[in-house]
Amino acid sequence: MPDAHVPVIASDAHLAHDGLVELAGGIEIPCYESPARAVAIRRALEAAGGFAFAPPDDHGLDPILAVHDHALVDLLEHAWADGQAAGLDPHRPLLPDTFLTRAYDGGMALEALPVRRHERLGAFCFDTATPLVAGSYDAARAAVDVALTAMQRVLDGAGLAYGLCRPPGHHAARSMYGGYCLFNNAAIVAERLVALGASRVAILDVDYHHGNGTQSIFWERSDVLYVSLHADPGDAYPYFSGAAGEAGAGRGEGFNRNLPLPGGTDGAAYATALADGLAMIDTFDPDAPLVLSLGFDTFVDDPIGGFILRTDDYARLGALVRGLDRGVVALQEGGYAVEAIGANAVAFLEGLVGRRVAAPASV
Ligand code: Q9C
Ligand code: ZN
Repeated sequence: MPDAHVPVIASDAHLAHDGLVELAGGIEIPCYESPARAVAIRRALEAAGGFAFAPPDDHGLDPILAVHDHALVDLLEHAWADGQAAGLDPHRPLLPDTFLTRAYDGGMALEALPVRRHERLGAFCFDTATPLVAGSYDAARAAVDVALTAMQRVLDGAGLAYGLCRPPGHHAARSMYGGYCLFNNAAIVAERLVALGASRVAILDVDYHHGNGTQSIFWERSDVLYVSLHADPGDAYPYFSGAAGEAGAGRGEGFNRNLPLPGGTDGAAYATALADGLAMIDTFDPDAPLVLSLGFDTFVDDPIGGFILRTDDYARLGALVRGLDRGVVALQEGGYAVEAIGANAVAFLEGLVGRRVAAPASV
């Protein structure tokens, strides 16, 4: 008989986070990070069977403020309303056009930034791919609640819980959003696990892109190990972080492990690197569930990824993570091949839980 159903935590609040356009290379294009992604995953899990859906519980702001600056939270909460009060078009998303880069150091203090928060965006955002609309803040809050509720399910004894987070999180840093990410769902879960008493928490990130936000949040921390497999930043977004030599600093030195992989990486090469990453986590010996930043933009047909993994590969990768023999809080990050993302999620989660969730009676 199959095991108990895998808890899947999902919220409909993401549907209103529909940015419509992003600017990619100076060109306005439809958002890759769309509501259709999470809808497709949900439908595929429902069709596969063996997954038990539940809404998130409200965890409040405190777990978010343990990771993010209040000024970022305040910006994301109020930028839309400030822009509307200033007469902006309600049918157009907010995208910053002026960025507070490092070269501004020595310039204005935070308190001196524009009072109207839609005019502050570029002090907190690092790219032009992350539009904000009326529903973005509530969606981001719900994604955090989804992640924390999935965490709670694992703490309550589920071997695996999946948080269908949208927006994703791993590019968001303490005071910075971007890369389709507003709050760092995985980092918030890891920090919460520490607050609940864990002394060693591991985050494994298998999204195609480097999780620059997660890396920076735990850069000087030895109690949270960050292990990331991703496209070599020498020729892939986010370009400015993710090199193998980035190991952390101070007490955190050695607790940040980047495994950059070349364009064209296939399932076999990826599995080899994943085994290396899992060995690092095993050595670290976490005393809390594994936090898994789970992206499917490593898929062969992903429109913004350069790897060539196939649906069957994800079952194998899930099985590899299962080999760690630890509880797993799996949190959705990227993946933009909407037609395949559902099958890829089913494959990975089935591999992770160690059974064909929708196995026919004869098997
Ligand atoms: N030419 C996540 O997968 N645009 N974010 C890249 C490269 C932004 C990806 C453009 C990609 C963000 C969660
Ligand atoms: Zn990604």
